[in-house]
Amino acid sequence: MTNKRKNTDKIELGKGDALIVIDIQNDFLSGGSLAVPEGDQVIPVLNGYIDQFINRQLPVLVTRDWHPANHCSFIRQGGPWPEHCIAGSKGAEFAADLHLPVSAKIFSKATEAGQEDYSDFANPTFKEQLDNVEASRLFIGGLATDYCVLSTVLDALNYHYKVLLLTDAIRAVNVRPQDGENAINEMIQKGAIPITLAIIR
Ligand code: VGL
Ligand code: ZN
Repeated sequence: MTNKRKNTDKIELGKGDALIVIDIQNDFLSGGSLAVPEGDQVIPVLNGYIDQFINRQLPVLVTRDWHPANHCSFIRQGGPWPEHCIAGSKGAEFAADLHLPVSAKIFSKATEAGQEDYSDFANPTFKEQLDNVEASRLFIGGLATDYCVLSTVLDALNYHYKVLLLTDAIRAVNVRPQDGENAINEMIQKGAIPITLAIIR
């Protein structure tokens, strides 16, 4: 392989592989209160990954941002973000066109008013489930590249999972224009392998 960002080697899915689908919720999509630019574009691609995993009866873990109405990340409480993903609200629901498998396990994060969490590993049941299914390779995609995806990938690498970053199924908030690109570079530099749906088989 000459260019790490253009990985064309095929990847055969099998035991030990798990798919992590991060925060495909209405508030992060077009019309949402914290809409990620081009966020909707990841949905059909993630549906393709989900199909591949479900066809092989491999685990799919779906995560959601799930804040109380007075969460510390909200501008009203002195945080950086508009109100978003308030537990039980329409904005916190998964996108209607995401092919949420019936077998998918759902993990909530940042559920306490006083604490922000971007990493899925902040919820201990997430790691427990990875242990239960004996996952060793994590295929990670969703929203947003520069926050929850970045944090989750870095934690996964620290736990010594092999991490495959789904570069066709992530998008960035880009508070600063280069945030998404910088996040991708950091994840790859720390050991994540960038892949696209076309090389899965
Ligand atoms: C996220 C900003 C605020 C994320 C969550 O899921 O990446 N970003 N809350
Ligand atoms: Zn949030």
